[in-house]
Amino acid sequence: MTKENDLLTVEGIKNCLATRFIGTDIYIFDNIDSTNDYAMSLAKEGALDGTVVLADSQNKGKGRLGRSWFSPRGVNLYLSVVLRPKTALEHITLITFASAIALVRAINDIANIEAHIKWPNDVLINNKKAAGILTEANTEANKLNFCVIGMGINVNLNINDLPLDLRDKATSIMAETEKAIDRTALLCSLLKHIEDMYNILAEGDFNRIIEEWKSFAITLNRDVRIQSGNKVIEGIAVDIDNNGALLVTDRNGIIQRVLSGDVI
Ligand code: BT5
Repeated sequence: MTKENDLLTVEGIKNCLATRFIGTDIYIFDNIDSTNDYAMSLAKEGALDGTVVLADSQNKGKGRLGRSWFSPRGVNLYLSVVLRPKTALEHITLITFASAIALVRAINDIANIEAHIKWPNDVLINNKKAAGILTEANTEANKLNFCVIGMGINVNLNINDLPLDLRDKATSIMAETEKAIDRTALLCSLLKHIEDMYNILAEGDFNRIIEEWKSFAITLNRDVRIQSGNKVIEGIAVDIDNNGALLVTDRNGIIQRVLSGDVI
């Protein structure tokens, strides 16, 4: 595979896509500020459940809490999927979990390498961050209208092209497998797995999502330090609850429930 035949096109994606509704509508940009921002605005205008927005590069790719996502051209995947789940708002973290599971499965299928999940939203290969997930929700009166799952995946990125501050903590699928990966094949596999997981969520089988997430997680049964807002929680991550909150036994033996934050 060469760079020239690794172009992302609607036709190429539709040829390999085996989904029922995810990817019925696909938008591809050569360059955009943020696929998540675009998908959020499409969703506000009524975009279909499963609409996919992709870009070959982003100017303002974003992470959580205003952080930025390094998004160079032509080598990675930057995508956002509009979902309209009928799930209660309190299950929003499970949508991120389901997406992370889908990504781990797709990496395994296409690159034949194991990936793991670091709570709440990082996908790691060999302990380095290969992908991040940003779920944004639109709510009304405590009800979930729609959400957008944004994924940034380092696919064929050369490690030497990473900014210096990311070099020791980030990686790409190609760097770990020493093989260039067909981005379209990875994307098609990912979208199929997202649809499968989404159906499990729609059936209300939360337990299945939690159990599979745990089987890929590297955060459990470890000493952790978590920055959650302006609080730091230290202890042992013992479990996650049914809504995806991390349960941490602190030094006093008290179980702290952490719904969002960063393991530092
Ligand atoms: C995330 O945030 O990990 C979620 C990233 C989601 C990016 C996608 S790209 C498509 C879609 N459109 C968007 O605008 N966003 C989504 P967080 O957990 O806050 O992690 C952000 C941190 O990851 C940064 O502060 C860096 O330390 C690190 N980082 C930035 N770019 C990276 C990259 N390409 N690979 C690995 N780590 C990176």
